[in-house]
Order: sequence, then structure tokens, then C-alpha cells
Amino acid sequence: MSQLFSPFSLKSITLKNRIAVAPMCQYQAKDGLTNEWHHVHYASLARGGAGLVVVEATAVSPEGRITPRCLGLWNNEQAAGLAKVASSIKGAGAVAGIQIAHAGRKASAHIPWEGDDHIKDGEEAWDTISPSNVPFGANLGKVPKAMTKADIERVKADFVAAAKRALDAGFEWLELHFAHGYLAQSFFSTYANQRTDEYGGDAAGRGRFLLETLAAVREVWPDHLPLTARFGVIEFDDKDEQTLNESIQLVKQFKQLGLDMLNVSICFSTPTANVPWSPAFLAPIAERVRREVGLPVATSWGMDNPHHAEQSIQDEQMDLVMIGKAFLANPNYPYQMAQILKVSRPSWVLPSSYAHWLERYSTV
Ligand code: 536
Repeated sequence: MSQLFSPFSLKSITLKNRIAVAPMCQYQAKDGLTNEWHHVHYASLARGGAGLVVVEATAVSPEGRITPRCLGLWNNEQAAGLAKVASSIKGAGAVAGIQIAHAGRKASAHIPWEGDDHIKDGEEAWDTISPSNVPFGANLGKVPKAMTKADIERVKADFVAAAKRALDAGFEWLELHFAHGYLAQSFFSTYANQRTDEYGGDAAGRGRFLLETLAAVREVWPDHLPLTARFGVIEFDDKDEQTLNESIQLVKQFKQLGLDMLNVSICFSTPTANVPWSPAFLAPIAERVRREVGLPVATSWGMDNPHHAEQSIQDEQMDLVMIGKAFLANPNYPYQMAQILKVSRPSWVLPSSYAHWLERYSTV
């Protein structure tokens, strides 16, 4: 019996299997608005059989976009477009999730295939904010403005407003982007956060912004719906054990505040990190977080091998497998995984409109 193709329930939501489409930036929006690209892209992924489709990093404010082509959720027009995306995902048989984000000091960048570096002042650039006026470095050298207390309050309120809009738009799964060197991750990072007030200093201070944002969002995001966060728990630098320990302590507090699952990821807070890219390399880290915190976890990064994916669920390393690139190559990737794992009933994976014919007149 495949565990990968077994249902997973979190709060009132049941996913038909343990495969989720990881949030993947499309860089196809203008003014934060969805268009035909997003409708086709997300519907096709949902038809492909994943239990959950998480819409890409969607900015809570204009300055929180990574690039000028990122989605946003700071106005009602954007919410109306995303409501259609959520509806298509659900109509195709998957649960609709969305990730809400603020890029912090990594904002105001060119899209990856147009340089991936900060936009020069005077062009489409905008001012960036971060806990301290310390740039990321390398290709992202723009100096951010250190946030005032008023900035902190405003960004928390932006997250709350975006969460409400996501709910009204019909999303049933919310992920806070607390990872990848963006704003929230920067608060927790000693590379980015050199504040001397209560939002900096020790791990309690550096964790404050994340905890307050989570608590504020949990107040408006219904109890019966899953609230998750993607959070980098390891940098891959010379302080990994300390970062992991501090991160796990923080995730314990996330759990107390009502977080339902952690999407375990990488900090990406410094260009000097050395990430050991290889198949399933975060699975043991995810397993440690799951065991030490006692919270369901998901992870991505090289989880696309069907046998690894199946094994990681059977071994209780993680509860959900997040997959990105393999879905770009093949939107019906879960069906391919099922065939490789000899889960032979297409109707367990694909919607009936496809599965009926694949099941009935198979020539293989
Ligand atoms: C992953 N990235 C994550 C993004 C967008 C850009 C690419 C996000 O979380 N919105 C990544 C980061 C660093 C190196 C490789 C991949």
C-alpha cells in the first residue's frame, strides 16, 4: 500500500494524497494581478493529481514583491483574480493554498532570467526595508532601510489583510513565507538583524516579528483551516547546529500559537552559504523538526524521486512531499509517480475525465 497516495487530514481539510505543488514564482504578473498565465498554470497543475496546490509567493504590499512581476494581495482587484485561480484549483480536484510573503531586502529585483539582481535606482526600482540597513550582498547589494516600529506594525497589518483576502478568495490553506532570506527570515537571521531593540539581539528578540505576525494572522485565519509557514531552519554555514537549535525552539512557539504544519526549508540569508544540493537532502532535517517539535512537516528540494517520496512518508520523516520543478516538466507528475510506484488505479490520482479513459482502454 502506497503511503504517498494515502489521504492526509489537517484540521478540517483532507488532501487526497501526500503530494503538494510547491509554491513557485511565475514572474508573469503586472501590478500584482493574475492573468491567463496563472489561470492555465494553476488549473493544469491541479488537474495533474496533487492533493494540494500552493500558489506562489504573493506579496502583502507593493514593496514586498520580489520583482515587479510578482503576484500581490494588497487590493480587492488582485483578490478577485486569485478567487478565480482558487476556484479552478478546487474544480480540478485539489485543495487551494496560497503563500503570502514580504521580500524585505531581497525585494525590487529583476526577474531571474533578466538578471536576478537588484533593479537600478531610477528604473522600476523601489525602496526596500529590512530589520537593519544591511544588504544581502552578491547580486542583491541594495541597502535596505532599517524598519521603524511603525513599519513593523504596518507589515504585520499587511499580512493580516492579505490573509483575510485569501480567505475571502476561497483559499483553504495558508502558508506564511518566513523563509529564503525574505523579510521574516531576515528578522531571525543574525546576518540581517543587528537591531538593539526588542526585535533584535537574542533568539527571543529576533523571533518576535515572526511570532507576532503569526499570532495576528491566526486571529483572522479560521481555526478549522490549516495555517502553515515555510521557514528556513538551516543556513548551511559554520553555525548550523546553533541555527537548527534556535529554529526548533522558535517552531515550538509557532506551534503554541496555533501553527498547524511547518514547511521546512533553507535560510538563504547570506550569499556565503554552501547548500549541499542533492536528492532529498532536507528530509533528515525535516524529520528532526517533526520529532523534536511534534508538528506535521512538509519539505521540498529534490523530493521528486517517487521512491524517495514514498519512503520519506513511510519512514515518517514528513507528512507531505512538496514538489516543484518536476511539475513544470510534467503537470501530471503524480500520475507518473503512481505508475512508477505501481499504484495502478488512475482514478486514485487523476480526475475522472482523464482517469476513466486511462483505466478502461489501457493498452499497456
Ligand atoms: C529558491 N527561490 C525561492 C523563491 C524565489 C526564487 C528562487 C521564493 O521563495 N519565492 C532558491 C533560492 C536560492 C537558490 C536556489 C533556489
